[in-house]
Amino acid sequence: MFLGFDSSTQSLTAVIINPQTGEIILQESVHFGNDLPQYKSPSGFIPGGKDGEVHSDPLMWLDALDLLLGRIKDQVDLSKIRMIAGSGQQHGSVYLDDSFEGRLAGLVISKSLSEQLKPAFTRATAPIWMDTSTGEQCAEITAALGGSDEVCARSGSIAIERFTGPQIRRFSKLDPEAYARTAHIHLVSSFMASVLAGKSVSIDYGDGAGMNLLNLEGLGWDTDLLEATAPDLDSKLSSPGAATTPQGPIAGYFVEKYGFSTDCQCALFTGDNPASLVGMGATDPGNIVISLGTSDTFFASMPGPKTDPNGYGHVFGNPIGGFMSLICFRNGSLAREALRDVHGLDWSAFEAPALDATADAAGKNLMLPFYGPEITPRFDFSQPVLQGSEKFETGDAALQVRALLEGQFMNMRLGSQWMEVQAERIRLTGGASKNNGIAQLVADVFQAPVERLDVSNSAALGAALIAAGAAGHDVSELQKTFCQASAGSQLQPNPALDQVYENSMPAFKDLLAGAMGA
Ligand code: XUL
Repeated sequence: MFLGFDSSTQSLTAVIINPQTGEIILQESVHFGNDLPQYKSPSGFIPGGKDGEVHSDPLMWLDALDLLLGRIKDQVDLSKIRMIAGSGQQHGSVYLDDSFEGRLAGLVISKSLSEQLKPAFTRATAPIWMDTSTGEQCAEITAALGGSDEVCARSGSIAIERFTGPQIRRFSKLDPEAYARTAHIHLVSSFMASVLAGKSVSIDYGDGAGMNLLNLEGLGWDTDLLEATAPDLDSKLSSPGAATTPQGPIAGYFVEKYGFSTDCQCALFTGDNPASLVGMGATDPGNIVISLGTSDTFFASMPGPKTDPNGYGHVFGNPIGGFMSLICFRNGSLAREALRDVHGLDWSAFEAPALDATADAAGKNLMLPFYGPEITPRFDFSQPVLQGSEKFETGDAALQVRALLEGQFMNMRLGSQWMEVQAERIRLTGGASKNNGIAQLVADVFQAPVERLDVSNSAALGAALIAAGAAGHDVSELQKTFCQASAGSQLQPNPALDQVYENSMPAFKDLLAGAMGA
């Protein structure tokens, strides 16, 4: 059996699979807000951060690991686990002194992980991906490298506030003394993997690419980016490695306390998005994942490290080899909800029967679907921009719902063109993905079949598949069993709409350029 963890913003999840029987043996989570209320982090981070800071308490993640393993040891015989891998919320960072490895090697089961590791932290809290406090550091790193294009060409992304390099730079400036005492800087992923392996382990290419520090060509730390970020940084980072590389046996603490076998090995942890790519069965080129959540995300595997010339998209390592893109659209459900509320609608207005009623208007009315600042394209929008019939522009709710959704997916099509990936199959996930009306529009705008999967913990499942891969299983084969489309979830594009959307794309692009003052 293989165990995958997902250490996400709000919870820690474990998924155990048996490749022989094709079964998911267990899915269990600890919710930080509900299960560990003493950390006063109802949504997984410490509320009230100043100047864009969003931090979490890493001791909470350690307590969650003890709590979760305590719960599952009575449900599953953990001595049957051969390999463990995992994923973590991306970009978050943890700062530790030179006692970290000694403490890991000397863990005793009479005390908790958090009690024993607490003295090793040189920074009590960990900045996470929601943190936007590093605008100044991004500008400094960009200037040192000679521009955004250079940072993007090397690291796969322009300097981004939540990425780890700018976060490290800020810490080194805010508290140089604590920075100097820091011997290890880990991502959430590599920190959790280190605890399980009982030693400081590698940072994987998937999550490592979210730091503005990894050079995607050679998959090593980029000397110029390290230098532009903070002093002596090379010595504080573990070497980068592939997620499927076994790091050694699980620490004795977990054997004695929770019944793992001494033969159980640990592979690396990757980022939650790279792990989801695996768990959604989308690691082969031609597969695209669109996740419809608070923000919408679009990710797909790529054979080579191609970068977005506009600097909006990111390139991460694909845990199964090669690369992947991640494009984030801030106005996802936020915009769908805003339009719903403006017209006093409920979600039925976004369902297939309501959208069918406006089928004749497909591609005819254009809406830039942004109710606030957007990331792709990066611009401070404040309200949607409408162009179309008078009825539409003067407020017809049904026409506006159709145009908003079409606008969201045309913007995704436009924002992902740089990848030059022909969508052969789109796997839809996230809250709004169950809606057949929305799913059909995705199929029509992209002219590709759309399907939905049963898995809800795609990152933890992906991590379990990575663990199996690290033990020699063929991950593509396993995906055929574990990542099947749910029955009746497939939708085909309407070929009659191919030309319709093909024709509206240039007009949409012009409207966008006009609104952004280009
Ligand atoms: C990706 C990102 C988020 C986190 C969420 O760049 O910041 O998706 O990984 O956990």
